[in-house]
Amino acid sequence: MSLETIKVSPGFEKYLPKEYQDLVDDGPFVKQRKVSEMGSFKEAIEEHPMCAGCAMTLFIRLTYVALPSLENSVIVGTAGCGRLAISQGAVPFIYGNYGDTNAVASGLKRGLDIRFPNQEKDVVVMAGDGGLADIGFHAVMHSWFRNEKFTTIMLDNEVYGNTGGQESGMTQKGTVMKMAPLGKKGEKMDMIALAKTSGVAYIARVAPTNPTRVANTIRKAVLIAREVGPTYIQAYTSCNIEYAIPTPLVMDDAREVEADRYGFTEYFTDEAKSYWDNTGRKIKGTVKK
Ligand SMILES: Cc1ncc(C[n+]2csc(CCOP(=O)(O)OP(=O)(O)O)c2C)c(N)n1
Ligand code: SF4
Repeated sequence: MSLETIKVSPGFEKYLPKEYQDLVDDGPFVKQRKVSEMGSFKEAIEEHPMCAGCAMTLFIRLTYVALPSLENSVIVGTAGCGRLAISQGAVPFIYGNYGDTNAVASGLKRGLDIRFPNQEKDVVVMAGDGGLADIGFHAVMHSWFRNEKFTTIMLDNEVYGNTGGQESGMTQKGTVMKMAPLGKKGEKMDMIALAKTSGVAYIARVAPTNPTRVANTIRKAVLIAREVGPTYIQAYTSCNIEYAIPTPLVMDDAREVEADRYGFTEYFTDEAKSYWDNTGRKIKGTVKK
């Protein structure tokens, strides 16, 4: 969806669906909204069927508030819990087969650049740790090596949540899961190091404990991807069902995990740092090409 693509003839505005009007007049289309104001404006995602208290849902809501030009963004996702909420958002969503998100996003981003030469279109992959680090690993790595200009966000709940608790490459060593009863044998994959090795321009690891920081990180990643190259955010988004975290304690868990092993870190290539310091950080509001 894009305001440039949908041109309303004067006098016909009132015939557009109210949902669309509200997203433009009192939502995140056109205007950059602040996370501190969440709850007081129309959001791109308002209902979803995910488990109560799932941290992944909070992170997805924050992503939609943070994107620098929501009405010009396309989300690519796949099988996994996140797509249950992402597919309810007022943002175009492409459901890649499990494993091929970053191949789909590569073609999509290139195609959009040709189709809309005068309008920036942001492509963002949002998928689980199984979808990106295991079954989609090859497509993720090659999109990074090819320097494809889009953002990859891993919703890292350290398990295959949607299929009932199998270990993923991102599960911590030793963790016992419903379908890994002897405990995981191998180490958690170091996707941050692999992203550095493959030349990713901006990398961040974040937990959803500080919503403003999450939003700033996502915005930064998307703006750097436009100008410099691939960006990667690895977000701790606990699965309260498979890890048996009582719903009221989900944020306590996030703070504990953050303090223990998931502290905020970010990394820039020299080119990304130079772009961000000289140009990106000065960009205010929503952005068009
Ligand atoms: C090619 C293929 N293999 C397996 C599946 C079954 N499947 C659906 S969701 C899922 C696991 C999702 O785990 P993850 O990507 O970590 O996301 P989460 O549900 O934890 O958010 C699997 C294996 C599938 N849909 N397609
Ligand atoms: S199973 Fe886990 S990751 Fe999936 S919606 Fe429920 S709490 Fe969230």
